Amino acid sequence: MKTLQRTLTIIKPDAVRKKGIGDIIEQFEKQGFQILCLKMLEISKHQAEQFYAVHAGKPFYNSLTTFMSSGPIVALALEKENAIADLRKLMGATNPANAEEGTIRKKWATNIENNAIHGSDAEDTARFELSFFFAGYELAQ
Ligand code: IDP
Ligand code: MG
Repeated sequence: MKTLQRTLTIIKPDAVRKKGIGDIIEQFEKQGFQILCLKMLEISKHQAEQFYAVHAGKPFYNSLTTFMSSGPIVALALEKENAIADLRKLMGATNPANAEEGTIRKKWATNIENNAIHGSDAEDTARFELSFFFAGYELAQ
């Protein structure tokens, strides 16, 4: 039996500014991800700090959370088999200088911080991140 998995992705403010939304969402669909729910919104610095709490104390925490609250983002709940690992592969390396051809970061990222896209990295973080942006009723399907 196929086991479907869910993951949370964010099109970051840099990619929204570059008009990458359409292309990036097309890649999700072409790669077999089902879009369960999506929303475009802006988050405050405080909300970005809560979302990235796991990185509190890192040298880039302050600028990362300023960046993530610098303009509109698009949050999507995606579903497919092996969604978490497959999305990470489609995203490419955190630093676009190391991202492979064909990845979203290779095409859209500017640098290691302004790197176009977020994706959950494990089942527990996916659960937290999905519930950060979406209510239970929005994902009930
Ligand atoms: P990931 O997004 O590939 O999972 P993480 O290590 O979880 O990478 O870092 C979260 C985000 O923090 C990155 O996507 C990037 O925007 C930013 N970031 C990570 N490392 C650095 C760095 O060394 N300098 C500046 N920003 C960074
Ligand atoms: Mg991460």
